[in-house]
Amino acid sequence: ADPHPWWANAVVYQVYPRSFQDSNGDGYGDLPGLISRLDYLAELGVDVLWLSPVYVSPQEDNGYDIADYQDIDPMFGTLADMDALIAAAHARGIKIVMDLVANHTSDAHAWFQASRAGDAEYADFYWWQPAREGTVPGTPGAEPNDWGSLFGGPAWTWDPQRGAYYLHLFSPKQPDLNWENPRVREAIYQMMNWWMDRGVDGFRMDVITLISKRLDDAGRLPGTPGATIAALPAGGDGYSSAIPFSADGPRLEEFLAQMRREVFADRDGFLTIGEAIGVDSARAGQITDPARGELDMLFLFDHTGIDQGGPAGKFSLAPWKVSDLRGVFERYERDTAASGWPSLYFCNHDQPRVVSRWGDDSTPQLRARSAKALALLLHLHRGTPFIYQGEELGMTNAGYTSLVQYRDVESVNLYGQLVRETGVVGHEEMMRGLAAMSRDNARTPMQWDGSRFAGFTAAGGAGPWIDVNDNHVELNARAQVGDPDSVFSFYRRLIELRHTEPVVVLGDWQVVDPETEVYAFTRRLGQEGLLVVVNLSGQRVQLPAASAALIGQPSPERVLIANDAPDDVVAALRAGRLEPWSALAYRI
Ligand code: TEU
Repeated sequence: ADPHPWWANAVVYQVYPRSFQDSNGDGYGDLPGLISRLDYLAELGVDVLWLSPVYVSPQEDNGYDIADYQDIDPMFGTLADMDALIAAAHARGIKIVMDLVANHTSDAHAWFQASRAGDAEYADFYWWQPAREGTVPGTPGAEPNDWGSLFGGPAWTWDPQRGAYYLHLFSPKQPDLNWENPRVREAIYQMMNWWMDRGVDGFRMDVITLISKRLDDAGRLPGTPGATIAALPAGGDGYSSAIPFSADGPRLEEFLAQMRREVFADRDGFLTIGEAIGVDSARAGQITDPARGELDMLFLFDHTGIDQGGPAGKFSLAPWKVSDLRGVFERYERDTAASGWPSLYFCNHDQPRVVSRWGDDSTPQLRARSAKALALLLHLHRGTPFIYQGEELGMTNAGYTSLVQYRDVESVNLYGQLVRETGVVGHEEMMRGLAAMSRDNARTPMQWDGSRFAGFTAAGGAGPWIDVNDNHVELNARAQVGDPDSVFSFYRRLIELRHTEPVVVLGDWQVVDPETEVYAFTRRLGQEGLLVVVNLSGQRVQLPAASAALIGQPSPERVLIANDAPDDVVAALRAGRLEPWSALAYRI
């Protein structure tokens, strides 16, 4: 196994196409719009572009419900546009990774249509179950088990045409594929090969760790009639979780190994990233071990849970500490040190904006300063960093104050379930939860300039599909590209360091001053050493002892990167303190 694969010093940039750049004034971003912005990505210096789904889709979940894997949705463009994007990205040395959503399809997919019609070839492509005996099909309680969907409501929907229930861990318009069926797997691999042959460089695999469901010896799902495996007890909302029986299931490794053989065996220079619900860092170290040939890296979720949890699930806000965040990353690093490789992310299309979440977005100055601190912290870990569109500008949460501004199926459905149906939380509390955690926080239009719709869509057109953040008048790309002190330029420099500094890429990772709330660590490679120290707080704090000892007599030439001028960094270090939101990497 190659100890230094090409993606060890790569930085990935995620584009959420519907919110990136509209070219035709319909209010939705599209592929020609994205192509017109590739020079911006080249200027930033990223190596890989991960494209959220652009396939044909009814857009129930913004494309994570695919009706045709082998064509582009007209709202985004055409296959010819996709070919043009691949060529234009490659011409700039940027690879393209597509989103592979293979745990489920849209209910509008031809496979599901055939399956629901009982067509023999597709009958077992999905999970079909009869209603519970003695119940009226389609009424509450008739579902085969009491699993809840991640987007609210039961995980089963009655289909009158087939006369059976089908399983959907997400929305009813996202039926789960039955990966036990070898023909399902073949169909998926074939489709993946078709895209690889077309020139894409790999896949980010949506909820790929959910594809193998835990079954009893007779192939029955937990808690369904006759099953010898019980479901978990139901929670306050009346539903029990399907995740413990779906995540990292018994055949996951077999399926991933088969996929590797069927799709990637004769290719090189590709990249596979798995979104890994229900997988911990210890398992990640195994799954991403090159010797096992499963996936190159995984997105883990432990750090995204440190500030949430309660009656409204992710919409209940919980207090968190820097040491919680550091503890999670310490486990990621430790468990992938000997084998495997971590991904590094704070932001994506499902997470709130990190500067609003763990930084301070209350003034433009604090926003820029804390955005840089968070960027430096993440990018100097060992692993492959991911930047989500707008993160490189310090874009913030949406600032929505009214429920009608939200578009996300998860936000809207869970508001209905938690406030209207079960009353688990009140309106005000849920609105606070949405303002902090809704996925729409990440989905506001990209802020290109200070004009009416932020340069995302033409002023005379249909208007953006979702409200632009008001702060685009001062927070935008035009104001930052070319300004050496901007958040954009800081990201540019961090990306450059990953390309030029072997210690950033391959250095061992070790926490420093673990008993404090200052986030500090070293990176070491041979004679090279770096100390990274970040004060993730608005208070001036003491420079902790072990960090101070590693620095010794500070000198400005040793400051590799910081969010203050090197002389100011050194003055603070000499005085034994760290300024609010101070972040630095220092050669030791
Ligand atoms: O997300 C997986 C997932 O379960 C969570 O991230 C989910 O979006 C939610 O926030 C949990 O509270 C992936 C995609 O990234 C997401 O956009 C899709 O909606 C989902 O799968 C279904 O395809």
